Amino acid sequence: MEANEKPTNMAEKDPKKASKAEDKQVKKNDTLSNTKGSATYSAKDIFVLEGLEPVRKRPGMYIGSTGTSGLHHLIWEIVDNAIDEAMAGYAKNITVELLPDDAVAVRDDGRGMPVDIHPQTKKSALETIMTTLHAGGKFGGAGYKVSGGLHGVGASVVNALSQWTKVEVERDGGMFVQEYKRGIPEYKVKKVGASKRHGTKVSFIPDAQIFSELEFSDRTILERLRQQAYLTKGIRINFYDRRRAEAPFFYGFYFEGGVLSFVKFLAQGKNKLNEDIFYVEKEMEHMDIECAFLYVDDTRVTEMSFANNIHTPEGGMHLTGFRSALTRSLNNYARAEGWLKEKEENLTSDDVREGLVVVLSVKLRDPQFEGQTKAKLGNPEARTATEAVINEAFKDFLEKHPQEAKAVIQKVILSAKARLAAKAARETVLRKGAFEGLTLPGKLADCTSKSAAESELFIVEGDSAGGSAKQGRNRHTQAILPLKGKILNVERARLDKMLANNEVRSLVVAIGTAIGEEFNMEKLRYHKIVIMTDADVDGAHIRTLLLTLFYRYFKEVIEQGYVYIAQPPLYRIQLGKTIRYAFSDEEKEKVSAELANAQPTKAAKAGKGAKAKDAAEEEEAAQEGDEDGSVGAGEGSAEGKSDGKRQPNIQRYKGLGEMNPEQLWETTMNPENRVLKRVMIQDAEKADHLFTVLMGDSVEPRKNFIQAHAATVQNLDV
Ligand code: 28G
Repeated sequence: MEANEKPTNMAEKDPKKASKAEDKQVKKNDTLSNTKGSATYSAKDIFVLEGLEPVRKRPGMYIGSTGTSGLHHLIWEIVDNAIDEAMAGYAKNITVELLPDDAVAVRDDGRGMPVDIHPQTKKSALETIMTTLHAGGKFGGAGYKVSGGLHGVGASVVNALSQWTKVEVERDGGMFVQEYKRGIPEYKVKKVGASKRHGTKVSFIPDAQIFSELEFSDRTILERLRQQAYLTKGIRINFYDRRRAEAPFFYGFYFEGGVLSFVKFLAQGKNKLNEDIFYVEKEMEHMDIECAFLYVDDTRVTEMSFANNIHTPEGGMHLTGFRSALTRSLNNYARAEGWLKEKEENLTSDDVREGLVVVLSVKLRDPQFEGQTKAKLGNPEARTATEAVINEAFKDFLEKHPQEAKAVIQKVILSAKARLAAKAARETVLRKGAFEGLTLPGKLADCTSKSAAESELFIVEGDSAGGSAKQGRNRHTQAILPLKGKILNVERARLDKMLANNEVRSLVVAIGTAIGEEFNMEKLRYHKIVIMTDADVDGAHIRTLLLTLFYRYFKEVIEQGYVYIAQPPLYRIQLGKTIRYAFSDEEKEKVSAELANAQPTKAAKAGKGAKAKDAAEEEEAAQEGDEDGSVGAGEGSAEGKSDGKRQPNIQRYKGLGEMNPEQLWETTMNPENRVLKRVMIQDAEKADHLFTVLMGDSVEPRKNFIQAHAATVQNLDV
């Protein structure tokens, strides 16, 4: 039944030093749970075993998988319980620790799991919770707000899937403990001392017989804890990674404002349109609805929705309710205040979501998670309740904050106008004949060949590189079209609007196929279209943009394999008269070492032929110059020496413009030497995605993205 059996390994890893014999015993009991013959285990244990056996048999049913996602699920289960205790109003602090030997410990300062003996089972409540499926009545109980939906099966599942578990409870003046091996208690709950404190600590080591992977990820855990901290305002969540004693790592989260803080976090580094952020927390039909949102100067939408603290990336009923309320409230307000004229059409849901940053969290009794990944809330009552709460609260907000309301209305009306304008632009640009009869652009240095099969078009970033490329090219087969890098900075428009841009039109005309209805592959003027950009951020940006353009309007050209990316060298390495180029840092090291080692030694020089002598003299002449030999010294400075050997001079190319025509030809354009990377449709697809998601429709978001991420790093310790 266990997939990855490594009993020996496990015994070694177990800090409790479980012997192999013990391991086997547990396993035997596990598989033969109805065999009441074991001397080591009492009837009670077998009962318990039956309780958890299904979990070990089909772990996937309880935690999704036995891979790394399932492994992390164990932590979520336990943390969810601690958060439940916080939501019930008792725990204020939760600590998660990763320890050596794959152990995890979670602590809370809540009431502590009950330890009293249950009259029917005659067992401690603690033991029942830990060893019975769905134990505790804590989940789904009347009026109880739960943190996990399909979770909530809780601690006993973790216990069943852990080679070792220990629960420590402080309450009623005492400290109580119980340990387990693969879900089986090692001893009855015992009081080990006095304590004035209260709380629960659960430690466990995931079972290597169950999980294919035992390594936890800090990042994954932190992301989850951050979210949970936002969703449960006022609790403190600490995280310690103590797996390597020499390099411990700590992180703490505390957010007074709940989802309001979350929204502020998501909007970091962006220009807020409204300083007063909308916030509502309300109970409606036994559901808790909490929501905060604001608008930023951006066209993209950031929506984070949760149901019972579980992220619902695919949205669902609660988000649908929110969207309708938002659209409706803004339309009502816009009409009432005269922002929308009678004959003008309503704002669409997309209009009112441009630049929106929203966090929506609902808590409800019996959440239904739907879809392939259970990432979508299915309860229809969540839609009506959310819609009602947002409608009322947002109407109120708009009335009380006329300043904010104005900024928001202007923004969404602009979005609507942009949508209509883009539609019109798309229609004009793509209309029949739009690109017919246009002459080849003046900026294009065309090739003389009339055969597309042998013709190549180099799209070059920047006029100076364009100049070098024009001079260095093979005029018969190679055409050069310089593109201003600035097309991106000036063009905050959507891609379809971009087609109206002159630079882009030149490109479309040069390619020859036209676009839209007119597209005709037969008219393609070059069978190699080579994108040649600098090896920096702007270069990458332009490349992404061009690939997106090709993906959307010249898909077939990519599919036929006609689009390429040039690979200009990153370094020029020179020693004496020898010049080599390197395309990566690794290659740079290799080539410089090769050059340094290949130079003739003093002894060897005497016996060399005329040619070698020339080289030696040249080297000697070079040595008379600058002797510092620092790597990266500019062109023209001489090579340095160490150990009697001179080090090559290395120049890093910051852009294509730094290469002269010959160098550009030799390294990047000459079919004999160059390396071209053919663009696959998947590359273009990725670029398209990046363009849409990351860059949005303007340069701003990219900047914001970088700022937001820089801010993340600084603001982690709140
Ligand atoms: C540290 C890691 C995970 C927990 C509690 C506290 C109580 C509890 C947990 O009770 C059984 C069922 C409904 C009452 C409840 C304590 C009431 C009074 C609790 C945790 C008994 C479960 N006193 N803290 N379970 N309920 N923390 N942290 O698991 O009727 S689980």
